[in-house]
Amino acid sequence: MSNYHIKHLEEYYQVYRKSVRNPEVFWEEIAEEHFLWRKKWDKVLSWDFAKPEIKWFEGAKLNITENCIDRHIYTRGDKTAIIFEPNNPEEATQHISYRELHDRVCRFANVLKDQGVKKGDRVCIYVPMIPELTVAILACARIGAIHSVVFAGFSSKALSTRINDSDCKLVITADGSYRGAKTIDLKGIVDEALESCPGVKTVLVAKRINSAIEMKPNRDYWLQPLLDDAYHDCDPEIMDAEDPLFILYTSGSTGKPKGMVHTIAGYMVYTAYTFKNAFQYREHDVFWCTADIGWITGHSYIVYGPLANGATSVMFEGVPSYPDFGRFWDIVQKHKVNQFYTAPTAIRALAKQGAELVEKYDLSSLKVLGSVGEPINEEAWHWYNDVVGKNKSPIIDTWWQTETGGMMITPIPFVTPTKPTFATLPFIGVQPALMDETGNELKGNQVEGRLCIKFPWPGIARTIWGNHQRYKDTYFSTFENMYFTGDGALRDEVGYYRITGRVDDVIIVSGHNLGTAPIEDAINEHPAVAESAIVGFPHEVKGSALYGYITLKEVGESRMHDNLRKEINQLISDRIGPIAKLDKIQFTSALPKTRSGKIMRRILRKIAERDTSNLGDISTLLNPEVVQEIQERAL
Ligand code: 6R9
Repeated sequence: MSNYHIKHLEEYYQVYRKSVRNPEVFWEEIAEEHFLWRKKWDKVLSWDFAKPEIKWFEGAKLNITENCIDRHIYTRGDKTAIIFEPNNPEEATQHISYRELHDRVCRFANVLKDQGVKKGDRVCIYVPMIPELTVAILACARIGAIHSVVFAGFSSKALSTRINDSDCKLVITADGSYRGAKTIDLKGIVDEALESCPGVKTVLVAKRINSAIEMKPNRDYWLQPLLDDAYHDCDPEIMDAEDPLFILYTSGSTGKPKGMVHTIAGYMVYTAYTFKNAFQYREHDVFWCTADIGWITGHSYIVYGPLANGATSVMFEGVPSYPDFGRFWDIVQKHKVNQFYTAPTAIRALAKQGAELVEKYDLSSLKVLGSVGEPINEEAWHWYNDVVGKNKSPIIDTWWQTETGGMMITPIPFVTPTKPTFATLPFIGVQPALMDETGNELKGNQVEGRLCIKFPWPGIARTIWGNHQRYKDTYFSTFENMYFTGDGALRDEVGYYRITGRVDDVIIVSGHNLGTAPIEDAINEHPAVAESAIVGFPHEVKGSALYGYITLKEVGESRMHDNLRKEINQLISDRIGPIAKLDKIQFTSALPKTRSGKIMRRILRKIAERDTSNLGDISTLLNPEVVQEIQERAL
């Protein structure tokens, strides 16, 4: 029996048991049978969470693009690998076959080589959702360069921080991008960022919006002419299993983003295997993940997971609201999408528009509906299930993280009975644990605690770029011999997991992880601001929105406050991006603090959530009187 494609619940339990009793044997079988290796491994797994050090398939040699492209050419050369759906529905869709993808990736790889990019070099990719983005990623992988994709909605400051952190020498971008009816001047943002990135020698620019941009001589080059001149074949660089594949930044609880490092073989095996099972993907299916490739969801389930399975993956450039809120359903109908993967924030925004916009379209191709990025609330779950899925397409609520590489807790559709707001059962090979605050594991069912993972899986990130100590401190120091996720969860009476949200200072707004620290840093740059604290509060569409408590250096007149609010949000927009703007700003005379000077976010969170019945013991605060004031003037 092949364990590659699970088809019923009994089989899930069997395979699950096998995968946790003997993980090495289990993953070795998957790796042997379903991938192309230039040399097999010497050892399947070695690990030590105390160091921490994790290695999968050590000694193996491979190139991930041979697995994602070359090997399919013989059996699926003319099959569509990528369906590119442009922002403007009037513009023609592109169908890129595996054969064409091979050609384009090889040409791009040769362009990178000509620019002096070598194995191990870091390349920053700041490109909107156009085919060049996928091609650029795979071209890096082809030659063994480490890609660092930065979401093309981030500001110049956020971009330069990431470029410098991983010391990228080359940046790939576009003249601009389309976002609904708007265009964004990407090249302008790159130019501004590069003023503080002395290490960048070359910028390759894809043409998308035909805007008049400045090209800096000897640094900036239009991509297309170089691609046209490049040779259409490029031998893959033969890589070690544990060589880094990419860096992807995620927010943390300090101002500095964490560059999570994923390595080649384990990430490939894990994303491919989870993709196949969690979506029950079959050969002629069309799969669509609506995420941006700038996030891990896009890396794993637009690019690597689907392509490793020879799948057809839709890549959508636009937004759900353009030209109207029926766009997603229009695309599902047009390309007969079978598996659809999106975020609760999008579901809530679409649900708000009513059912008519969905009912206009033929969605009968849909077989599986996925959700990812944040907890899906009950109302959104039912709307997704009833209105979109017509009660026939199971919803898979998939819990995972940038750090985990692929899905960790998720139903397998048609296999695991679903339950609203529950991510249900651990995926094959995943060993979750719930811990109490004193470090004891909570055994049995009907318990709630902090979500940890006890044993490595192939997709786990191996380190934080340039800061292994921080990797250890963040994930392996809270509980001994455990990977700590930062999330809370409960396990119900049948062993199903429900994620209850972050227990640290990361707030998830519209599915994007935002650390509070960098936002506070930006606010505090305003000359009038003394101090600030950001918390999340429930928001109908975004899931969570941001509430800022700000103390000013001088008590201003209240008519000044509106201007200040605008200036502060502008500052956040410039430093981080519009996604991090505050929905509510309350000016206060002080922030509640512990005696050691730590801001008591717990109290501020409760006030923002309008849940002040139980604020806990505030008598230990340095300034308990301020709590009263904040409560009275809460927004
Ligand atoms: C894939 C991704 C990770 C954090 C994670 C958790 C939240 C993601 C979720 C979910 C509840 C789900 N999260 N999926 N919470 N249910 N199905 O989103 O990665 O951007 O790193 O975010 O997102 O809090 O810890 P990333």
